[in-house]
Amino acid sequence: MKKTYSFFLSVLLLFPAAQALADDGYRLWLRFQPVNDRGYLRECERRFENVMITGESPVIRTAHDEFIAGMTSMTGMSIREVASPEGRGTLIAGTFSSSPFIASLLPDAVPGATGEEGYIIRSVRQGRRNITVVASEGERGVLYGLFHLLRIISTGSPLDNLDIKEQPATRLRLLNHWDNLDGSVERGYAGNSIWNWHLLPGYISPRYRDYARANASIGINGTVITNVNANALVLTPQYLAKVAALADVMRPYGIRVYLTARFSAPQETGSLPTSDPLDPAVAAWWKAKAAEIYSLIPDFGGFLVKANSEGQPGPQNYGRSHADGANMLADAVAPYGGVVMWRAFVYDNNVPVDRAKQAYNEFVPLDGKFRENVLVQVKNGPVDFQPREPFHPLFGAMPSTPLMMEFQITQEYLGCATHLVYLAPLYSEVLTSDTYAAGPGSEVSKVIDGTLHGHALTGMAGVANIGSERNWTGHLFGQANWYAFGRLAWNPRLSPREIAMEWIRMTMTHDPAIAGGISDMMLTSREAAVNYMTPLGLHHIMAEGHHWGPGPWVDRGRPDWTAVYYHRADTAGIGFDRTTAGSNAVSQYFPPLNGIFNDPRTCPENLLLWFHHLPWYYTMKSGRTLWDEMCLKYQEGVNTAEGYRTYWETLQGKIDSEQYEHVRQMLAIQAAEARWWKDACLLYFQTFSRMPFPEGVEQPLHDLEYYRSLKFYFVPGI
Ligand code: GCW
Repeated sequence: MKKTYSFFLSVLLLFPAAQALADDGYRLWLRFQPVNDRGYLRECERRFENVMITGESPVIRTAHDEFIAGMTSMTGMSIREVASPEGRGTLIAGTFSSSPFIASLLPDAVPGATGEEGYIIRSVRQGRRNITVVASEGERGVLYGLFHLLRIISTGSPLDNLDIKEQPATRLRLLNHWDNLDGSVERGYAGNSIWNWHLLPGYISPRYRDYARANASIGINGTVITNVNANALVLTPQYLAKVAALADVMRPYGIRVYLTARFSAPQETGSLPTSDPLDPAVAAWWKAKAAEIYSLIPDFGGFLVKANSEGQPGPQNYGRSHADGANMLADAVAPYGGVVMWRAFVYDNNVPVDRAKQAYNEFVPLDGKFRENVLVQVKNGPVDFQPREPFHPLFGAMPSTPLMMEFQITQEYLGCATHLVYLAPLYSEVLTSDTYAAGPGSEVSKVIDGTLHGHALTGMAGVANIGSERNWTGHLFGQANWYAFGRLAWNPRLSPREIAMEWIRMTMTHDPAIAGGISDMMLTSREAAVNYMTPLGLHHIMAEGHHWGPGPWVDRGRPDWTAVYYHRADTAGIGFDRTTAGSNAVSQYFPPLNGIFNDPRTCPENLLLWFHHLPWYYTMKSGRTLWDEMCLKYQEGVNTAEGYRTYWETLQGKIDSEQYEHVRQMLAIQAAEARWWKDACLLYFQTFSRMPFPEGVEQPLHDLEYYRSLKFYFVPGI
């Protein structure tokens, strides 16, 4: 092992200016740049010149190797492996059971103190010796603890008197890949799928391991590697061998692999005449399939299912309920400890009066009817990953069922991977929303972490934005969304600013002024996107099919896939009336929220047109008319995007040149597209409002016909 580190050292010595080399983004937030601050470096040397990591298992081995590699890269020191504390300082890590010595260093740690995944990091003084101990009841806890320590160092945070105790809020912290077996990625904007199905299982790309490292470093412990619009082929022996090879790479990083289950698989690949979940032959087929999977992948996580939605088959095809379908699959994986994540994102074959009400209507009556190993996976809002939606009314409304959060990391409705939109504020806004399900203080995060209704099975999923592009996410700042998702799944109460600062310091710079400037940009970016796309509660007015760019005029096809269905603009006004006088979607929320949303005077203005159809001259809190306010919001969004461009140009020469240039070009595209959104939407809505643009709103660059005539071919992601 020593050899590897001295190689590292000589690389550092040969290229002392390694920092100035262009950064292509591949290393994500695990760059582990050399520590520049001499005092801090000495501090690291004093504490970590010796390491003692106890235990022998693939996960502990990973934890050991990651820590040594990260530390060596940051400090350049040659770290000594010791069997007991030595010299000035020693890092000691392991599970409590692996070493009585570790247990003796933390006498206050009672059984259950950390759980399998939590950990304690503590500075302990023994005479003149500095000991830093990282301990857990489980080996994954040790891995996460050591990654935490690396994060402390790579963000340059204080190292003395550490006393940290962490435990994840949710049990399943998963990425959902909408990756297809042909290598394409539904709603993916960062190249092709990272899974090379053709070459698997023979060829194991180094990327798989780097993917696992990145995820483990932020506490992600599972990955659903296939699209929810599922292909039954992945359940055939040929593909299961490939899945098993991926699971082998993930396992040492504490990551389990899950698959999407196509409900009609028994017919498609098993030649049964039906896939009726109540047919004993169908249940037997799934049981045998589960046995086959677990024989290849003993720690297989389970199934994620999209059923009876957007053309996917499901139990309703046989007159059965979602619970019948989920329970049949749950019984198949239960003997092995597997779970079923059943999605609540359902589209009926009949167009509903209000699309936003459907999941609630279908699922609330099923509360309490699911097996113990079923979670219902609910998107953050009732429509579909819009720039802003109210939280999904199912949260809090199914007390007897574990509800899992589904966020979208990939930017389907947020400018694809060309816009800088930092999503932690969106995630956090939803997680901290009060559902009032059990009175005030019933935040969505408490539904998700199981504390509100007493569930131990809990989880959060993020639809991945990862692809084959060198920098993984297309836009460099897309990495921050992957990072933020992991951090919030671990701890939903972290602040978006805190997460942004960590990411910036690990990815770009420690300079406080620059880090502050970049984080300001990140923190305002979600609201900016809302403003230039869908202000004041507007939603789903993106272009048809690919959802890239504005399409408020889209009126063809299935009504609840059109824009006009959602904005309902006419000469009288604009917005979707979901009040008690309209679709009554407000009634799906608990009091007092139902009342608050129902009245335009109390409804938050950022959701006004989600719940109300209001006249163009309606008076807003600012005293302006609705029309003027909307125009100014669009303009504000454009101005903010322009401001990012100007700010970024001040960073030339101050951050890595490749990062700088990549983001500079992306921000220029974003500013132009923000203007396109504003111009197209305002010209279109003006045909109804028939009112002029207020002062301060720039004239559109083209006329409405121009924007309507724009057609784009081969937009990625479909
Ligand atoms: O938002 C829609 C997307 C579909 C996606 C679906 C879903 C995977 O446009 O591409 O399908 O949501 O979440 O199932």
